[in-house]
Amino acid sequence: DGNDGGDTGVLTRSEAKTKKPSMYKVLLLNDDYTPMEFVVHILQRFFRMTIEEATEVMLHVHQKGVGVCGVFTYEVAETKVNQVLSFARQNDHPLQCTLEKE
Ligand code: NFA
Repeated sequence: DGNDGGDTGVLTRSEAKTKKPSMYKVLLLNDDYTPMEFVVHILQRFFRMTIEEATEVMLHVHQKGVGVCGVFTYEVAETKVNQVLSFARQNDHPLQCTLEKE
C-alpha cells in the first residue's frame, strides 16, 4: 500500500507508482442510419470481439441508445474513439463514439 512492504511507513518509489490509472469507458451511440453489420464490424475490428459478442453489444446499443465497447486507460480509449470515428466517416456513416471516465 505504498510503504516498504512491511509496516514501517517508509514510502518507496517502486511501490508509490503502482497506483492504478483512471479508467475510461468507450461508449457507442445509436443512430437511425448506420447499418447493423457495420457496427458489428467496428466492434470486431477495433475491440477484438467475436461476432457473437459484437452482435450482442450492437443490439444493446440499438435498443437502449448507448452501450459500452470496453474500458481502457485514457490514451487507449482516446485512440479507439478516434479509430471508430475515422472509419465511420470514411464509410459515410454517422456513427458516434465517445469516452466517459468510470
Ligand atoms: N439503429 C441502427 C439501425 O437500425 C443500428 C445501429 C446500432 C446504429 C448501434 C448505431 C449503433 N440500422
